[in-house]
Amino acid sequence: MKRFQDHSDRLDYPLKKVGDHFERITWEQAYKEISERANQIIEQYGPRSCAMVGGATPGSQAELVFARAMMSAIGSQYQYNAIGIEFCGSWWSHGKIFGDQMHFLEPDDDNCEVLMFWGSNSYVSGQILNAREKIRSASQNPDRQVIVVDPRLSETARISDMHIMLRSGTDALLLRAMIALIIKKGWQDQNYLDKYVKDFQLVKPWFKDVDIKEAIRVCGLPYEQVEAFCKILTTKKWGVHQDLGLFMGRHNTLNSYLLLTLAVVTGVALMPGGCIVNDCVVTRGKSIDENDPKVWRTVETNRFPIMETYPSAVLAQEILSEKPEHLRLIFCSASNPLRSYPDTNAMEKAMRKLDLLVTVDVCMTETARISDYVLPVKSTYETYDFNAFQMNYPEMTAQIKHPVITKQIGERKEGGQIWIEMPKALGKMPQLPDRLYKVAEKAVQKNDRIAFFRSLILYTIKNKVQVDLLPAVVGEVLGKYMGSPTKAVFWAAMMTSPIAGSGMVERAGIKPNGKHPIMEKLPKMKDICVMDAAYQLLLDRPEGAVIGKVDPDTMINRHIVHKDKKIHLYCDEINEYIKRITPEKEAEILNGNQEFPMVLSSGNHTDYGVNIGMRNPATYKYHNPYKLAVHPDDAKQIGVSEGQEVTVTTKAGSIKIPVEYTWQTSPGYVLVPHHFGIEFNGQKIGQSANTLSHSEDLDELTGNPMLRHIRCRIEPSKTHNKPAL
Ligand SMILES: Nc1nc2c(c(=O)[nH]1)N[C@H]1C(S)=C(S)[C@@H](COP(=O)(O)OP(=O)(O)OC[C@H]3O[C@@H](n4cnc5c(=O)[nH]c(N)nc54)[C@H](O)[C@@H]3O)O[C@H]1N2
Ligand SMILES: Nc1nc2c(c(=O)[nH]1)N[C@H]1C(S)=C(S)[C@@H](COP(=O)(O)OP(=O)(O)OC[C@H]3O[C@@H](n4cnc5c(=O)[nH]c(N)nc54)[C@H](O)[C@@H]3O)O[C@H]1N2
Ligand SMILES: [Mo]
Repeated sequence: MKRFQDHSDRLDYPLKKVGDHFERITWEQAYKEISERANQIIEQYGPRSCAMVGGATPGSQAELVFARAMMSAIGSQYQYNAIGIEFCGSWWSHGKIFGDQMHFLEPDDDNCEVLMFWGSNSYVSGQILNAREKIRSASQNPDRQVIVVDPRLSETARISDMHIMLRSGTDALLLRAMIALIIKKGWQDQNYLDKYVKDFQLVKPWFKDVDIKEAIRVCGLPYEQVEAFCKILTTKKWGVHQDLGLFMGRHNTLNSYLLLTLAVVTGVALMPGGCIVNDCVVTRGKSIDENDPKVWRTVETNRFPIMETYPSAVLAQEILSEKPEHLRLIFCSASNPLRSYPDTNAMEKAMRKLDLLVTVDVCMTETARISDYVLPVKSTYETYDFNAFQMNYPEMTAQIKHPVITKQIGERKEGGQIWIEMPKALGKMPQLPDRLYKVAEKAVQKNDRIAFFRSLILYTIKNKVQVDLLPAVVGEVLGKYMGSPTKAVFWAAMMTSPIAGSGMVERAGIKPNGKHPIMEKLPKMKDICVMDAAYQLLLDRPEGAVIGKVDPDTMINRHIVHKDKKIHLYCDEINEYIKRITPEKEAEILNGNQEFPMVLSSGNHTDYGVNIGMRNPATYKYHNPYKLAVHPDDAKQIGVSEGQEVTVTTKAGSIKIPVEYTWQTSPGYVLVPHHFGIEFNGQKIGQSANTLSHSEDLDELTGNPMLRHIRCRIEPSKTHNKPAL
């Protein structure tokens, strides 16, 4: 914690770029100047010239709620964040198949007979709760199996019962062949398909004329293993944790679509003991229909948002565009797009071209360094905070994280506070009546917010306040008396929670507090009273509490959101796309690149970094993690030995990095960690993995990048530089 919280590059005061250096300014001056320049740009070029970048870290998402409110006050739909690098294809597929992009499938970890990891190394990345304990216990249980689909003998694969070590980039082909094999053998769950699926007959032809044996051969797998795998998946209840190997792979949207189709065809989708949904207390955004004409497309690349997030990989092109409405103004928070977004060279060029870049961060990052204004935010240890990705099932837990450091350091502000003050400075916040403040004060004194809820709704209707602005209003008014906008906005999030009115909160034993006998009986108001009681429970229990319980029998009904209450497998876009995924065509593409004969994973979520959040290299004292993982056979062929520096070149750029032998990967496949390319306390540490990714190598359906499959070439460095660490 100390290495993150307290180091030489932490920010304490607002800074303004003057010439080639920063000068300390007051918050007042920062708001005044930023708002004048921002308003000028928006007036001249319209709100499409403005985007929000970031807003959330993997562990805390409170700021995003406020940042989104500010963007809707500005009138811009453009939001870019990490979701647009990872989940786009998966969430889009969920939207098409189940009718909602927000609720994605996860394994029923404790109850499934087969716990599968597809393109996921959860043993290291901890993407399921208590990952190590859960994976070990499933692996050691003689009645359960762990199966891993990964081109690498990852830490998770190492303790699995079955490792499907496919060739990198062949997931879509494998999935197509597997579903074809299952249908050919008649192993599909016909009862499930008849009961829940609208259009299985329409998608059957997708799997008809597939040369299954040849496809499996191109995937680099023995036919017998894949047949045994299909047999297991059609006779046992299985759940799958899908992650970046799939989400950032070749054909990544199709990968996700087909994996969900496999779960439907084998009858485990939305079934207890199979693939379930971890409900979330806080909405993660709005499910988007990209064909709705009100939904903006990007100006240059014509891309659409998924769950309100645009594909991050097109950001550089959207800034560099020559069109008059291109992006000119960016508010960036809790993100370091200059390193985390694809194509570092393009990002550097683009972000420097902006008319105004305002960065909110805990420390001086690469993005902050080229910003016009840098604003210091309190870290998650210094503020209230919350997470929209709780992963509990069937019991739902939630927590309002409390600050552990309460001392005011420098002039750091809570993120929520900054994103309330900014729209105020921009003149985009409505004038709030004194009465609302008075009711809020009482609500906090009495620990009961029902009267405030009523006043807020009346005020909103009377003054036609945009609903999207309400988080800012609640943060401002209720936050004033709670001492934290974030603590207050969690209440608003609970009032509008996807689980409100589902009966799940009552199932967890939470009842209204009894102080509003009439309202507690009225249909909609009753739900509000229940949610307010749940919020009170969380205030009383800083360690978090169970605030909901899933009813497994109604889960499928709740999460099939299409109007006809059926699963829809057919979709025009996939119908077009899947025909191209044949063994012949795939083999031709995979084998046919002489200039870049090897495959690179740009990024690897390791123990030695948390994306680029942990910048202080003090932790690397005994181990230098800036290494290219190479199979020894490849190293021999390239002519390099352990520790020697190589140059990795792709179509986007090149980096120099020392080699580390590993038996984990297969020949032809190398990995570079993505935690580097940073400057800390004046010291340069490694090079950015995204120098190697190109902003145009995107999944054609959703624009998600293919960071786990980049063609590359490796050569011994001519000048053997001292390793960067
Ligand atoms: N310690 C630590 N933990 C973290 C993070 C961190 O930086 N450090 N980051 C967090 C975040 S934000 C995220 S999103 C998660 C990511 O968590 P993961 O997705 O588990 O992380 P990756 O290392 O990308 O692992 C993906 C796996 O996919 C495999 N893979 C590569 N190519 C292919 C392919 O073509 N097909 C298949 N099937 N598999 C392939 C890789 O070999 C690798 O084992 O981790 C989270 N946890
Ligand atoms: N090549 C390649 N690129 C990748 C990946 C990959 O595997 N390969 N992984 C991708 C993935 S999965 C993800 S999630 C993204 C992550 O990419 P980003 O979302 O850009 O996140 P980080 O790079 O970790 O930067 C987070 C920033 O937030 C700051 N910060 C920490 N706490 C707070 C806070 O409370 N408030 C504010 N305002 N700032 C704070 C940190 O100092 C840091 O600068 O990277 C992606 N980029
Ligand atoms: Mo991530």
